Amino acid sequence: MNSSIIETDLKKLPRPTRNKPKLAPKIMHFGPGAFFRSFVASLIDEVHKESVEKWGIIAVSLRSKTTFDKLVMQDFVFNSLAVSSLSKEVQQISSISEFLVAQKNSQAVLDALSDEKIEIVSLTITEKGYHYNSDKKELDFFNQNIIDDLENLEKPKTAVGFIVAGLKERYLKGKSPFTVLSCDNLPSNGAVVKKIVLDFAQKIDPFLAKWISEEVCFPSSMVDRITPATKDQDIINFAEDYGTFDPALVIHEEFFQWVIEDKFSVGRPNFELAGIQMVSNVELHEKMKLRCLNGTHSSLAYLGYLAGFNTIAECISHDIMVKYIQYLWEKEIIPTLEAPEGEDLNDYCNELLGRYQNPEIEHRTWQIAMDGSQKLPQRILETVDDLLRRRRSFQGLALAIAAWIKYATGVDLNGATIDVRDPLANDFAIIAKKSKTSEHYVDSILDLSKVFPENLRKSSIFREAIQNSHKLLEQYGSLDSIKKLMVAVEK
Ligand code: CS2
Repeated sequence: MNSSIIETDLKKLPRPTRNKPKLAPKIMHFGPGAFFRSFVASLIDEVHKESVEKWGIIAVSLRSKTTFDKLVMQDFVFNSLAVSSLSKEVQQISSISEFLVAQKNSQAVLDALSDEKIEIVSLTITEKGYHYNSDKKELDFFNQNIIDDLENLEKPKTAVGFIVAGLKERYLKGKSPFTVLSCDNLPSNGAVVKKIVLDFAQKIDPFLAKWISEEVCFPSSMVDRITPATKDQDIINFAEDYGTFDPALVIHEEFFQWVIEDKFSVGRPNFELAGIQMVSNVELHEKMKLRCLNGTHSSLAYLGYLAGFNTIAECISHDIMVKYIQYLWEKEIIPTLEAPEGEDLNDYCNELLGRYQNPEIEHRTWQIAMDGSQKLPQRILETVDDLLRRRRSFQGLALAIAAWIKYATGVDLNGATIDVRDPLANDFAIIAKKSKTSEHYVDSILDLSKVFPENLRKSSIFREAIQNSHKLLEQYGSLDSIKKLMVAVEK
């Protein structure tokens, strides 16, 4: 279905309209994509149902106008649809009060950031949006946008540039700071964003950096709600079912989990009213979610893509794939984890399997496969590192890593082109071109310090395991490699 059909037929239908007064903004959110809308905006809306105090949101897109164009025609109100095989529940979300496209109007973003009325700056900018060099554990000072922002903080391009510019104004004018709340799938996301903000501020003014480190809170948070990119067909179906044309519609599972470290610079919404968990330490929750969910998601994405499967639900309809991820959970992932309070890791993974099986969620393997170089370290490689240190087997995850390495060549097992979206896509292409054999290629990829931690790069056991898995994949293809692996581990 193409967008011209949407334009001609559905445009005649009414768009969502605001039926509650617009709220005074107290949150500024960077990264207004589908996940922000199905999660942050939607859960803040839930809080509002129960609370007199309201937290309006200014949504900020750094560059793209796409989401703005969809929302501006409907006063920033949109629908979120929770789907399962049993039910569909629609919620109209009106927590977004304003929307700014920073590239077009950076001054408006800076003005709002320097206004004390904004008490929280939240982020869903994806892993790469942090410009965090995980090898050196600092801000990536070689990134051109960071270089530009450090030279010209009057007109920032990056989230970290805007945050520091906003905090600088507050510091200079003696105003109270805002809290910076990361909602991205990174371990210790609060500590990561604090580090990049301090690295940036230090270059500008060490006194500012000192003030930030003393006054500004950077709570970590674990976020979870499966939200695939909305398709044109979803918008058409929604229009037919509900009589509304909503191009900003988001579709997601009913399940959500948001665990936030309770550490805020000024005020915060009464998050508990929406079932959000406020805790003193979120680390175990983050690890559990990143390794159990995102780790198997990425494994299914690469192996599934190479097997010719379009979606996670399609992967999971094959018994061998189910067996494989159950094996990953039981033998390779759960043994590296400590259960957070109130969680049972086996129950957590069983529930996850049910979530993957949701037939109404069409989550493309290609979408999850994006930005693998940024995702693999915390989803899979840290687990493997733990297993290696404990001299435990990691053959299951080795196969997933090998599948990513194959995927990164940009050519699948049948010789067809893969549209690889990754900040390191160019590096992969250069390495693939230079390598005389598959073995050389794998070896050079394993040398990438931006992806693989030193302990893995230097381990001959690790290198050999990945080389063997890669050979298996090239010889037998994805599904048969999984079958062989399962036979081997069951012996
Ligand atoms: C997915 C996540 O796209 C991906 O990489 O693994 O977006 C996943 O759906 C969410 O983290 C679930 O909370």
